[in-house]
Amino acid sequence: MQNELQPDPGRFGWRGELPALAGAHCLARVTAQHRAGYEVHDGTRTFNAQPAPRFLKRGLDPAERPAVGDFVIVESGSPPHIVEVLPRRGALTRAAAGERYTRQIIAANIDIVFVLMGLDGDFNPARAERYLALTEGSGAQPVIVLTKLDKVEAAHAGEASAQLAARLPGVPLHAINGKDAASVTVLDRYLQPGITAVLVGSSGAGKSTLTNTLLGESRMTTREVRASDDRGRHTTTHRALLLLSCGACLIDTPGMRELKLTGEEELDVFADIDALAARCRFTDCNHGNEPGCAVRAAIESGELDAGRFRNYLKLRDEREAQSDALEARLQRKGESKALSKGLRQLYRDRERK
Ligand SMILES: Nc1nc2c(ncn2[C@@H]2O[C@H](COP(=O)(O)OP(=O)(O)O)[C@@H](O)[C@H]2O)c(=O)[nH]1
Ligand SMILES: [Mg+2]
Ligand SMILES: [Zn+2]
Repeated sequence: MQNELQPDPGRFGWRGELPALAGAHCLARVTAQHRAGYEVHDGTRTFNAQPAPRFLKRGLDPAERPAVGDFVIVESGSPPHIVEVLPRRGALTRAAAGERYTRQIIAANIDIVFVLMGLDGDFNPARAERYLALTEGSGAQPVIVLTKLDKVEAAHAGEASAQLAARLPGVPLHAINGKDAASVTVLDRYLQPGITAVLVGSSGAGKSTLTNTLLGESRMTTREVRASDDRGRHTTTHRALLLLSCGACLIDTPGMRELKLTGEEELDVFADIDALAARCRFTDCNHGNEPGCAVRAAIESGELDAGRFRNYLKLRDEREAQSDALEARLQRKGESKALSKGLRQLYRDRERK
């Protein structure tokens, strides 16, 4: 079938030498995750595989389980089992919703993160900054893609692009009509053979539409956006990795309602604000009413966008809180590890007696 992943592992994004494998083992890439298990591709065919029991252990950090984009070792059998996740060269990660701190892999081993945002009611610079912060540390390059260019006035599109470019200095930005094959060719430069790109953005932003246009066929289900708020319903129920005819891999994701920071972000996206703050008269300046505040001066002169500064404060607080939660989780894990080790020693001592 056209667009199917090809036998050459290089074609589904594998880099370097093949690992040494036992007879019943093969290298595969996770292409989708369903409630009932995984779908993997071994370079020749796509098939279902179950995670080895150790991946199902309670209390395991979800980030340690196989995720879409992972290279895995699969043991043949009925059903085949994923027995090992090979070291990731990077991953796009978020903190999962819920009371306890857990991390969730959105996509592993990626090179490009396309952040999609509609030029309609979906447009939200603060959300784009959040995505950029999450992309840091993923090992991937972010690219902003504004969709639905055909639905808005050219002047509006120009203004929105300029506003976003000012808030995200240095990040490539493109405005497209995701339904039009000619329009999406501006993204070709990123989609080199062996490259893996992931599409993120709100539900309804046009991720599946862009996927289908890049594929040249309707593979992902898309759905009409609710007219009231331009938000789509969640139609993409699982992440899916597909091979494009250009040789790049593309991962479509479902819209994620909550995108909490993991606490590991450097917030490089706001490095210019940190540089400004370094010029404040007081080193502990809160950028409130202190005299000689370089940040407030920059806001007043129009050099720094006030909304961007507010979002910086918000994301910085969230990063701090999440970083504390992460620390606490690691400590708890360390303790429980020490405890189980102690128990094992106790049993061994008993057996000897
Ligand atoms: N006019 C126009 N409609 C688009 C564009 N991109 C997506 N849509 C429409 O927006 C709706 C949601 O798109 P979909 O791809 O399902 O969004 P997803 O949730 O991000 O996968 C669908 O009705 C698409 O046809 C675009 O660039 N232009
Ligand atoms: Mg979709
Ligand atoms: Zn200040």
